[in-house]
Amino acid sequence: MIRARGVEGQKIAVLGLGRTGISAAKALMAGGAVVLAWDDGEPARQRAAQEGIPVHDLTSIRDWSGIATLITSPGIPHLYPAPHPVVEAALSSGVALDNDIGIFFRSFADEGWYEFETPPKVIAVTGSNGKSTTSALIHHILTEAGRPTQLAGNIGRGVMDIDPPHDGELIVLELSSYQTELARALTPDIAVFTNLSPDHLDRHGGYGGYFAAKRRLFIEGGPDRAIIGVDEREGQFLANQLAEGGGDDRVIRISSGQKQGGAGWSVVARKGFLAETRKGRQVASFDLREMKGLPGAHNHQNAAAAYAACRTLGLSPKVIEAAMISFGGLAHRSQYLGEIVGISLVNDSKATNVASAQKALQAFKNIRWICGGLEKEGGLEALDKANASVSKAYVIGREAESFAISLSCEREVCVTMEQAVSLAFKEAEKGDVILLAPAAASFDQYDNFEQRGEDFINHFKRLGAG
Ligand code: UMA
Ligand code: ADP
Repeated sequence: MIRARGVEGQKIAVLGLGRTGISAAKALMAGGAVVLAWDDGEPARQRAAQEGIPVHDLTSIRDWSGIATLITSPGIPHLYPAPHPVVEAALSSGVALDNDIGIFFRSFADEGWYEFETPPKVIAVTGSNGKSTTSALIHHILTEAGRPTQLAGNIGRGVMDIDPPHDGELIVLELSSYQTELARALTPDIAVFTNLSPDHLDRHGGYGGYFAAKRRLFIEGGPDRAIIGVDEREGQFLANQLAEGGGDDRVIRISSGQKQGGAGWSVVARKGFLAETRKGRQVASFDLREMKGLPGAHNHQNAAAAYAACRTLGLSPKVIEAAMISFGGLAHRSQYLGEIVGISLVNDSKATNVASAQKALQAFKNIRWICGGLEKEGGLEALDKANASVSKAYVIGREAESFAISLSCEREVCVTMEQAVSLAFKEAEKGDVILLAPAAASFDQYDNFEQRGEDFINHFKRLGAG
């Protein structure tokens, strides 16, 4: 655990006691803060109390004058679509909001580092899709290269839960838009922006607010190196605004399609090959198609981002390539489960938005597509582009009927995973791929995307046994 700094004797309210809240409360207490913690759910309050965190009903506070800061969790709305009532009360009383990420960046550096030969560094990864894969890949490459490293953030481990860093340690953080929007300090050494497409728009007051939240990672403090996906115009804008002219090596442009001209530093993953160009000259290139843990052009974009981050840390192209070959991929992201009578099964339960599902559809052929769930703002039209590879859609979710109407390919309303898997399997032919890529959140039927993916895997196992 990292101890929070600069909070001694301060009264700090913590709202939300999931992974973030518990880890933030403990770090604050270790730093000498007086913590008042609250969660709207009774089980979470009980868990916190068992861990020694003082639970206090924040909804009943009338006088906020003694409270220095309100720390909230990512799942708690602070502005849009409407602030949580506790946040509302804090805002109107002049109390600043912050989160565990803000505390982390203020607390990370330590006097003990004076003895270190190499100060620790933070590599922070944001973007709409590919954050987890890119962060995990960077962490894997660094581990394979023998560099001390830890992985935390939106990938499931609270940032304050990392161990105090060792000499030369590299901390890889996955940061969501919820996290970057609120953090009052954001000072990574290296910052990565993978791509941008609509997601979580209700929480950011629209697309502009969503981009602004991610962009903060590059504005506050300014990282030494910025690795930016330039396949969308927002990424192009960000890269151009940050660079002092075309040859500025602090900005590395990455792309999964477009060759980058000029004298700058770029990494392009195109037609299955990764190429690094610097000062107008190609300096390295290798084949990505044999990397089993990174299937499809979208994963090649992640490979380009991870490659660029590792190059800025002084790793050679050869070392990075070797480590990428041994990367196993992450569960629930284009996860190949195996084959039954010539029919392949792929679990991409993490395809919770339209752009990620579209990429998954483009990565395979002859697809029996299991989709549906809690639809996000922005519509499903973009999925039409990937229809050519879909034989039929099998639609799940409580609103399966209305989801199915929005699709232009052949489709059938199944509602449950069980029905979808058995029908898809019955109708599939040898060489087909049964792909779970919902293009929607899971919360209408499951606790989270992991549970949805596990349900798919369990039905697949039953097919194998039958
Ligand atoms: N809560 C309230 N009142 C509310 C809403 C929530 O009290 O109005 C309480 C809940 O009862 C619960 C707690 O807040 O006890 C949950 O907080 P949370 O939803 O913020 O979840 P954490 O457990 O703190 O996990 C968060 C991230 N969750 C979200 O962003 C929704 C995790 O990312 C992250 O791994 C973790 O912090 C550690 O950093 C998950 C995620 O789904 C994987 N992220 C989204 C995504 O990837 O799309 C952004
Ligand atoms: P995030 O952490 O940003 O949600 P993940 O690596 O967990 O990203 O992947 C989420 C979903 O997006 C999965 O369905 C995955 O297959 C897909 N995906 C992964 N990388 C990309 C990318 N670069 N562009 C678009 N979709 C991607």
